[in-house]
Amino acid sequence: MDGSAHRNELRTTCAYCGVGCGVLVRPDGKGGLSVRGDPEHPANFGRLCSKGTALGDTLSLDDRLLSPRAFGTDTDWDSALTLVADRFSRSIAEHGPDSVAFYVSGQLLTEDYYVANKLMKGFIGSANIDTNSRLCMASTVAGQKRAFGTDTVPGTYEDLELADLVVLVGSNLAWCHPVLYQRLAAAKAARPAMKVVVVDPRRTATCDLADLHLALAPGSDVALFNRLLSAIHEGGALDPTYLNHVDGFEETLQAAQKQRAEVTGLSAEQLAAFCAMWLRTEKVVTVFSQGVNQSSSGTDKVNAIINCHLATGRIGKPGMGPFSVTGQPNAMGGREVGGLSNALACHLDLEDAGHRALVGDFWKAPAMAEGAGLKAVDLFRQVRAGRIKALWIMCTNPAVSMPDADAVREAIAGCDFVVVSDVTARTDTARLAHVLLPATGWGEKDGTVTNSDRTISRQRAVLPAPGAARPDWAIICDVGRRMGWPEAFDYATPAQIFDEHARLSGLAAATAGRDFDISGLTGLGADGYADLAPTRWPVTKQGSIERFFADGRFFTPQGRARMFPVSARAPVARTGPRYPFVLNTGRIRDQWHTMTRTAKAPRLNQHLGEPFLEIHPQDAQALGIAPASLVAATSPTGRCILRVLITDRVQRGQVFAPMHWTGETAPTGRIDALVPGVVDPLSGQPESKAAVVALAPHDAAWFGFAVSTGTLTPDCSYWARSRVTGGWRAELAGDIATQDWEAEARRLFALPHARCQSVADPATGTARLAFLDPDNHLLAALFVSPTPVTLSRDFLAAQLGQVAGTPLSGRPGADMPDPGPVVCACLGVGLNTIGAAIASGQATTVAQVGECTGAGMTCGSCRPEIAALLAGARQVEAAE
Ligand SMILES: Nc1nc2c(c(=O)[nH]1)N[C@H]1C(S)=C(S)[C@@H](COP(=O)(O)OP(=O)(O)OC[C@H]3O[C@@H](n4cnc5c(=O)[nH]c(N)nc54)[C@H](O)[C@@H]3O)O[C@H]1N2
Ligand SMILES: Nc1nc2c(c(=O)[nH]1)N[C@H]1C(S)=C(S)[C@@H](COP(=O)(O)OP(=O)(O)OC[C@H]3O[C@@H](n4cnc5c(=O)[nH]c(N)nc54)[C@H](O)[C@@H]3O)O[C@H]1N2
Ligand code: SF4
Ligand SMILES: [Mo]
Repeated sequence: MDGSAHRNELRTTCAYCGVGCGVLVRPDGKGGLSVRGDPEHPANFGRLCSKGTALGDTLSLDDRLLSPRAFGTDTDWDSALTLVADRFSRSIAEHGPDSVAFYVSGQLLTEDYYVANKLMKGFIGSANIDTNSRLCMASTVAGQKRAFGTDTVPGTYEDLELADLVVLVGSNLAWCHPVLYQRLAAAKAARPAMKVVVVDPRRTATCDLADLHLALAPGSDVALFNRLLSAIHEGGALDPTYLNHVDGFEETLQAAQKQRAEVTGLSAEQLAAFCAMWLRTEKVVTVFSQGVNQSSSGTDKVNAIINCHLATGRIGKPGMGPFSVTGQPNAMGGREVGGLSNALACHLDLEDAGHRALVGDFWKAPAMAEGAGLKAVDLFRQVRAGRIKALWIMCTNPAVSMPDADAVREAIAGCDFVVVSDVTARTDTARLAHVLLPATGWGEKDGTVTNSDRTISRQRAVLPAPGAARPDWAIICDVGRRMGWPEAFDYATPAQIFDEHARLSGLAAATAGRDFDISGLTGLGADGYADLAPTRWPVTKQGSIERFFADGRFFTPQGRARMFPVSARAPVARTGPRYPFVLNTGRIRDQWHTMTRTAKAPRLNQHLGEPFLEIHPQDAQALGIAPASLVAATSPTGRCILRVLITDRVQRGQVFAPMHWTGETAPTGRIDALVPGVVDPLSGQPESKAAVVALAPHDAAWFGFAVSTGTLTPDCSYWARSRVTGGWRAELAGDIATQDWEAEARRLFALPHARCQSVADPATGTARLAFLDPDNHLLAALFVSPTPVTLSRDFLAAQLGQVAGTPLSGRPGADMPDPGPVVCACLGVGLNTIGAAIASGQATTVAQVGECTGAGMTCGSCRPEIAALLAGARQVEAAE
């Protein structure tokens, strides 16, 4: 692969996950960008996943917020900013600084994030600024601070490749950190002796790489790692020299020995196999993510994992250590600038008076916050109680992503004054704002992000700001200046903000002994900042270090690490006769959170196009739930209707649903309506993975499937819509079947006059309608049936805008093979195409399927699925 950037190509960093891949982009001359992986970036060395590959398809301006808006009307920046500054100042004057709040995001750039925190914690004088990282990384932050004294990720990505055993705990790496997964898969292929263990109640795509999958009981990770610690002790695997640097060993071991491992639900053989692998392998990396963090015992889970690494001295050395993989592109940057309501910039603590004084002096702050502010769940409770009178939400969609989302939506709707900064007005949260501020998005804004292994990379602007959109840092500084602090917020460029942050980090490291030190990056100037290459912190004028803690030096007051006695606690919400199922939630491969960007790329909507609920076959049978039907899920906080996906990937009594759907895309699929606002007592992180629900078939009177070149406006009890090439598609279901489907379809498609072809059979309740333009091009089609509609959806969608052949047949003619549902999103290769290659005998391995069809050759994140198809085919063969 060509390592250098071509002419006109600019280096930047992917907008999505915490792997932080480098990308090379070039304007395609049509308002978009062509994108490829940066071969020189140390996170990805040229690789990209399906989401990164599709970045160029998400940049259209059709749904962008292009002008500030106040109370429903477009306005100019000066009026909007003055309004925001006045309302915040007035609330502070009348009700005190704690009557206002910011709720921000790990998707802000470091420079945006730094000034937002400076404004709230140093100038407004409150710490009521929290971030969606509370829902994401807070347990890791709390656990690492307990153990190390600072929130430090000791290792690097290379450690996953150097390890002989990689344990993935509560991480679906294949779908959520696909490029890191590919690096791991490549390392394992090159060195088959390497072992991978997946600890996850669900059998995920990541398990395809696993030598051992431990499907433990939800929430029981502490018990598993306590068992491991006991085994480490019994098996003589302790590192007594390293333990000289560690406090708390005895108590921690005693607590571990008291732990009953049965609560994991794992067999004695499974536990023994896991412990034996760990004990006999020195080079172990334990990767963990939301299955650990998003738990009412999240912090204890983090410490239970770290305890085992400290006890064996397997930390901070090549191929060894606990490794928290971060979710958002700047989750780490947010932690560095003190984005959480109990933190301060440069890994300083808001609760430490010395740290407050240090930052206060540096900022020349008139009103340093005096202690920790509200954490996200409490913050929105205070909004609901009317105690927060002015709220500014930036770069996050809490009306969807917060637990107890219906209550959060109500809270925002009831707040006196709500400002939302976003790239689009079409979000559940933006719809509730009094003032909307248009932000520049990825590809348009300049700044830095830090990925999971502490590498700081530049995001660079390639495209002009659309309409009146402005960068978040500039918007925040303008409000700060208008609130009366012109000097403190007098930055002309993000480079100046970065420089201030770098200087403060040097001070924090030198005077308060903090880990985060980027003083080596001070004084870069505009050019040095523009050219900044990916750099791992810490970086001082003396240089950099790769890993932390191999030397046994920690950032606690005593300079020693701390092991913490922990014992397993079950999730807070308990199943019972009323709510018999545990609801696990998470992500799918091709969508990013609330889908405001990924859903713009048709190829990313093809893999899984609607909200679904994974349920075990025996549970489905017991409840009378048929494949592809709809199910109603009810919890103490809300109700959802979801498509049923019957699979033994989930265990009996457990169900799984993705978090991505919203009021914009599937109003009954807002899964956080079901999740209670229960949090870890230390970190304040919500327990997003263990709600309880009751399930029942949702008996719709009719089911429908529609495609349209224009937007669809469904009005029925269940719908989910997504973009396809050339238009939209929607799944529909309703409680009352109409007698006049043509009238209903005309309303749905906003096509009052287009020519309609239809076949209807009132006796069976089926109807098929196609709408055509004068030249016979297909404008829209609706298929209705009393049972879930079966037809080739991709075929019908592909007919949009084409001269209509036989759209009402719902499947292709003999001359046009149906590629089937898309498996490989990068190249659009369908299930049937792959199936045909396998059936022909030409493809017996994943690599051969790639050679025959192209599937799996670009980003590789569909390879586990291809492997499953091959395995399925082999099983069938064996049975024959
Ligand atoms: N495609 C895609 N990738 C993403 C994102 C996205 O939206 N889409 N978002 C990014 C962000 S912000 C984040 S935070 C990361 C999240 O990345 P991950 O944490 O890998 O993703 P999740 O699907 O939330 O959850 C991981 C797994 O935890 C398991 N789990 C549930 N309960 C338990 C338990 O009690 N113990 C254990 N051990 N496991 C459990 C779930 O079954 C699930 O498979 O992904 C990032 N990457
Ligand atoms: N049930 C359940 N709930 C969860 C989770 C789960 O696993 N299960 N995971 C949690 C986790 S880990 C996370 S990280 C959250 C994520 O949840 P959110 O942060 O709410 O989700 P996003 O869709 O990423 O929201 C980002 C918003 O910022 C906008 N935006 C994009 N770029 C910019 C920009 O440059 N500037 C501005 N101002 N706006 C921009 C986008 O359009 C979008 O509206 O969800 C959490 N909620
Ligand atoms: S793994 Fe994919 S989503 Fe994550 S940074 Fe890399 S290209 Fe972007
Ligand atoms: Mo996250």
